[in-house]
Amino acid sequence: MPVQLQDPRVRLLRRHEHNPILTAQQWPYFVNTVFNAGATRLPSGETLLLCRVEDCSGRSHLCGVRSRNGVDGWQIDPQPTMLPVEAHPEEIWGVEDPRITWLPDRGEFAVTYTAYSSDGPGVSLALTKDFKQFRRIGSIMPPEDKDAALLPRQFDGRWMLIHRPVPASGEAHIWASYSPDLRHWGDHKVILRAKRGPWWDARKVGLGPPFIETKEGWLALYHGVRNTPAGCLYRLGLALFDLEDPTRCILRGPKWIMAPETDYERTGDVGDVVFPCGYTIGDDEDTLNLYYGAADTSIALATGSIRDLLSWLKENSGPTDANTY
Ligand code: BMA
Repeated sequence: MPVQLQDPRVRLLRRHEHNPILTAQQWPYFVNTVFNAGATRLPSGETLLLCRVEDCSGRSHLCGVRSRNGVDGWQIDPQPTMLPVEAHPEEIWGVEDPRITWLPDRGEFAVTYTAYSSDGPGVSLALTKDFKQFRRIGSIMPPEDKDAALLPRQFDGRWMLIHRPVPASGEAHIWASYSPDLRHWGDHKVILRAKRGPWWDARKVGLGPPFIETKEGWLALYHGVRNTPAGCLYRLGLALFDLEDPTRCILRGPKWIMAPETDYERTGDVGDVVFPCGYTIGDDEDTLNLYYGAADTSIALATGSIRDLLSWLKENSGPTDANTY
């Protein structure tokens, strides 16, 4: 059956009935908000979220939480798990929005995050095996740059980073860059352009969670930022990139598939924001559990079928080149 997004009864992503699944009230220490969490399954089968936690100074740190079913029963680290450190002045205003990629060849997780320096937000990388000890590689993209995640393996001997620099003028697009050693990055290339005019993904686009590997290509959930007189609207769309050359966009959905709708998404410290940074995949290898920040205030969960997302994208793709819109 074709998946028709136009029918409001069909939802590609379904919100969990217990949303929001994590809020500041649950934290073992006093915080302002918890949102925008990276996610992964641990070898134990547990779901780990690395949550962005904003304290009452306004700065963020990361805190690890673990659950057997990925929905409730969260064991929250009793203290901040990863705080900004003095040795890395690029983090002085906080660490935000982590994305987690398991690197099988290295046997460790890569955590890419926004390091908020006094010169603006840039991208930093840390490596960890246990989400307790983090080995910082440091700043890998200077400000202003955000929304970054590594791909899990090398392409022609080089790692690939997806990220979103913000130019001094014009639209902010999604880029890919390569590195032989995770430290030195080059061969930068735009892979998904923001549109212009009235489009939901005009002006600014950014990667959501890390790319999802499927037989048909790398599935990307990305956010589009619509600037309105009442503020920004963060919504989610889909694109598919070539498996062998992930810089090549092969499908792009012209419409968003998820937008702020519920009270906890529309109202909060920054209303009208849905912002996923992580996912896990169910044992059936098809269920996508998408963890997203809601209104920069809490963490929520939406689930969908990767098969359905791909078939919707195949049936509804528009041109992949924003210049043709
Ligand atoms: C983006 C990021 C996110 C945040 C969003 C909405 O630029 O900073 O952390 O959720 O804005 O405020």
